[in-house]
Amino acid sequence: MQDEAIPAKEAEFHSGFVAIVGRANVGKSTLLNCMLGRKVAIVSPRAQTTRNRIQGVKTTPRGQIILLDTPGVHDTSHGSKLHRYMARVAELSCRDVDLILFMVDVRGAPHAEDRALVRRLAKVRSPVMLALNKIDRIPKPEVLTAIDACRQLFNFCDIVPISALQGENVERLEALLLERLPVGPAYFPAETLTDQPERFLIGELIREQLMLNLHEELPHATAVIVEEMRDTPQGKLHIGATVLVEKESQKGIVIGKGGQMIKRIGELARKEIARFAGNDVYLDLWVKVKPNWSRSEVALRELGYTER
Ligand SMILES: Nc1nc2c(ncn2[C@@H]2O[C@H](COP(=O)(O)OP(=O)(O)OP(=O)(O)O)[C@@H](O)[C@H]2O)c(=O)[nH]1
Ligand SMILES: [Mg+2]
Repeated sequence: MQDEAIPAKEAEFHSGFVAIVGRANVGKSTLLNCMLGRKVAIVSPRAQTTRNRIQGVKTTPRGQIILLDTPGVHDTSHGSKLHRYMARVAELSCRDVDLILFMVDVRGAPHAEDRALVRRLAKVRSPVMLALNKIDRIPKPEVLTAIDACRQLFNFCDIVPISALQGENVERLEALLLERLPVGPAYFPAETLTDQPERFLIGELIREQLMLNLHEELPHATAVIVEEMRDTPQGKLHIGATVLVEKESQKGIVIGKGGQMIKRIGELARKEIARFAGNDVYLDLWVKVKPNWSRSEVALRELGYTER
């Protein structure tokens, strides 16, 4: 008699929402891009690069992780309305998620601001996993010291050292996230990568170049509106966009001597957009002064900095 083949029990599908939170510049957006294998969030060495909640969807045969990248948490006591909006986005993103992925920079962790943030996390009901990022920057023994120091802070469900930039240990992090998420359905089709419209992503790629090429506080006074997007008869993508600044003097700096700065920003952004769109791009950039836009409720709403 022949044995009947017993089908292996299919592994259960896990799914859910994970908010990535932490102070500015620790590498939250870098991790989102690394996990998705595609750039959906802009990255810069400056604090407070991300301004909106950006959703990325990672689907594997084992499950689906919906990752929410959030603005870095910062002190809002002196901030503009934009800053307060950013802080609120981070706070709201922690509600109603299945898991929080708290991220710190491993160097000197925990930082005083990490401690302050952890105290706020004590109120949330979902489990909190800790990612210690940038392990490529310090020797292993120091990573172990940081793990020990962070363990005293909070009852994290897991502590995972990673390098989001180099992808080190990110697969392990992904496996742990899936393990911690409940058994559930796929909320999005497998091919979904992000909820951000193309127009928003293109505006962000221009803003990324503003963050990378302008100095001091100036990037924080800029915003980008993509006004026009159309295919040309030559098969190019034609984009018309305006860079908003708050003062006439800032406009001069963004344009630069003989228009050099805006030309450089436009050229770099054009290449990034072409890579993203898989198409040749013609980019028409303008600079416009809108006094105190970052302090105006109406302007913020127009720019899409509104709670959803
Ligand atoms: N060496 C190293 N650098 C990293 C790593 N992850 C991120 N970075 C760098 O850290 C800087 C900040 O990265 P972001 O991903 O923009 O940080 P963020 O937490 O999203 O920052 P905000 O949006 O401002 O809150 C960038 O220059 C990244 O290239 C890492 O694992 N190793
Ligand atoms: Mg970011």
